[in-house]
Amino acid sequence: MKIMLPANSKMQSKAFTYGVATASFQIEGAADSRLACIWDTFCATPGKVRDGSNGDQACEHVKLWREDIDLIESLGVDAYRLSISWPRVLHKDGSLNTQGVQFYTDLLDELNRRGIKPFVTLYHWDLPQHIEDNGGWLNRETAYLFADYTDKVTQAFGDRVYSYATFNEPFCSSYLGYEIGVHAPGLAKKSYGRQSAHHLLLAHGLAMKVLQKNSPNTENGIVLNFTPCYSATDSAEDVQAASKADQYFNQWYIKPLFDRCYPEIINDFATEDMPVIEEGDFDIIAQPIDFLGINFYTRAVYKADAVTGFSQIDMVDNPKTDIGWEIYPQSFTDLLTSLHALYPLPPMYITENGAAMGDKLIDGKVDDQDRLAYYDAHLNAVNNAIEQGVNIVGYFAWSLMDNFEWAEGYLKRFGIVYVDYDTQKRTLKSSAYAYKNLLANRK
Ligand code: GCO
Repeated sequence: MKIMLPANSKMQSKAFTYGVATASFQIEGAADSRLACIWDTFCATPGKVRDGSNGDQACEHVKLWREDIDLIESLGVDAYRLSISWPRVLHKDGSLNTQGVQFYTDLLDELNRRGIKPFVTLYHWDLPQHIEDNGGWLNRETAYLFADYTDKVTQAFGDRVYSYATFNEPFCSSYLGYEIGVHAPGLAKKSYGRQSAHHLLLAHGLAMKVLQKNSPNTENGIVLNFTPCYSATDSAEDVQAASKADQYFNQWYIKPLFDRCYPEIINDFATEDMPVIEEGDFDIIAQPIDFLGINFYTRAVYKADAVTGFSQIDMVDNPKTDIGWEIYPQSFTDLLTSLHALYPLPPMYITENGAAMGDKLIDGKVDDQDRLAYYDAHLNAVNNAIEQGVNIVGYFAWSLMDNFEWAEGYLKRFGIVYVDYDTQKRTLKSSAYAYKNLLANRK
C-alpha cells in the first residue's frame, strides 16, 4: 500500500514541510550525564509505568545520534522536531551545563549541514526534579525559571534553530501529571491540574517574550494537543456534556492564547478548585505566536453525567490502535476546521500524528500496513481541512522511531522505524518506506 493524496493537493508540493518528531526523555538515555527529572522519579515509583521501565537507556540516542541523523536524512524529510532536556543543559544553580549544550549544538549543526530544519521544543515534560521538589508547576516561580532557561539555552544555540515551541501539550503536563496523576509527577487534585495549567501558560507567555528578543528570526510558537469531543446522542444533555468536556480538555489551553480568558466552564468550579490568576497574566499569556503546533491522535465521545457533568463512552465497535485509541480520521478534519472558525490562527503545523500498532519484526521486516493506513487516512484528513481554507503548512509523523511511551513504558510502538531495544538496531517499517515515497514524489 502507498500513501495517496489528491494529485493537486498542496501537500504534494515541496513548499509543504514534512518531518518526523521525537522527545528528549523518550529517546536519549544517558540519564547519568544530566540532572534527575520528574520522569526518573515517576519511573522509579512502583506501579506507575506499566512495564516497570525507565529512560536510563531508551533508544541510546545520545550515543547513537549520528546514525539517527543518517536515518532521518534517509527518509527525505525537510525537518526534524526534537526537544531539549532542561536537566541536561542547566546545572542546579541555573548555570549552563556546557557538555549538555554541546550535545545539542553538535546535533543542530549536523542537521543544518544536511539541510534538515531543526524544530526545537523547549519543554517536553522532563522538569528537573529539584524544581519539582520546590513545588514544580504548582509554584508560580517555575514559570520564571522556565523563562530563564529559555533565555540561556536560546543564546547558546544562536542561529542554529529554525523553529522554537515553548511547550509540548500543556494539557498532558497539567491534567495527566497534576490532576489525575497518571503522568509525572503523579499528583491528583483538580485544583492542582488547573493551577499548573495556568503556570504552564504563563511560562509560555514569558518565554515567548524571551524568544522574540533572543531569536526574532525563528518561527516561535507552542504545541497543543486536541482530542475533539463528540456527543453520544443528539439529546440536548449529551450535546452540552460534549461541549463541557471540550472546554475542559481542549479549549482550556488555547482560548487564553487568543481570547485572554478561560472557557466559561470555569464558572462551574467550586471556589477551592479555582486557579490563582494574577492581574496581567492573560496579557502575558496572549503573546503573538508565529505558528501553532497541533498534535492529534484520536477523538472522544461523551454523554451527560449527573455527578461529573460529562463522562466518556467507549466506542466498542469502532477500530482502535494498539493503545486503545479510536481511529476516526474525520475528527481530525473537524478539529482543524473548527479551530479555524473559532480563533484568529497563525499558520499551523501538525506537530504530531501517528499510531501505536502491534508491530512484529519478521525476517528483518516490519510490514505495518495498519499504521500505513492510519497515515494515509490522516494525511488526507489534513488535506481536506486545507481544501476548506485552513492554513496548515507542515506535518510531522510521531514518531521517528519506537521509544519510551510514558506510562506504557516500551510496550507501545509509535515509530515508523522499529527499535530492537536489546541491540539498538533500527529497522525501517513499511510505513517509513511509504512516507519516504510520498516525500520523494513531491513537485
Ligand atoms: C504526546 C507526546 C508524545 C507521545 C505521543 C503518543 O503527544 O503525548 O507528545 O510524547 O509519545 O503523543 O502518546
